[in-house]
Amino acid sequence: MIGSIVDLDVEAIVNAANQSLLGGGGVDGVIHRTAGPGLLEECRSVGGCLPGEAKLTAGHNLRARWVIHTVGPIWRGGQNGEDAVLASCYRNALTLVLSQGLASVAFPAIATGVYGFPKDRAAEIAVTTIIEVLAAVPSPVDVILCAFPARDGRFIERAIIRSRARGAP
Ligand code: AR6
Repeated sequence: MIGSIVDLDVEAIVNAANQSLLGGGGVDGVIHRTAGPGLLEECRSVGGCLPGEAKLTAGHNLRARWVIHTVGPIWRGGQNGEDAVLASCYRNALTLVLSQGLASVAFPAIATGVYGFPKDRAAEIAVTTIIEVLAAVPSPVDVILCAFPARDGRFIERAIIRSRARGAP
């Protein structure tokens, strides 16, 4: 899916936040601006989030009823556990989606902006982790990968094609 995540018609959107959960630039900034001050107020009470973890808040003035805040890894060359932390972001966010019984969620390309994670590698991890989690659950969940800017969609498309070639559903 191409466009801004705040425009999508889904039950939950995922925020690529920082450890403070008190807002920032990129998609975090857009989500907070659209949600209004109530989101920041609620985030203050959450008490932060470690890289790879995920925390749930209400969506406030967003179209989405829920926001799942996660903190991606800061890219430091790829030998410092970045892949595993990024996979945890997707896994833990989806665990919240499933535990809340939500039917749809949209992810931005976590960590690929300010945090500098290479976009092709991140798309591969996103697709592989999502397929792995969903393969183990009985009820269907709509998972949207949101590409912004539009040209980033090709990283997701390629990762999906590669996963199909490997025999994933
Ligand atoms: N909708 C969807 N995706 C978007 C949007 C949008 N409206 N705007 C940007 N993106 P980034 P990070 C994409 O930098 O790398 C913040 O300051 C963007 O093109 O938002 O995880 C936080 O507070 C990129 O592909 O998040 C942290 O300090 C992706 O979202 C830090 O940035 C992620 O880019 C987190 O850095």
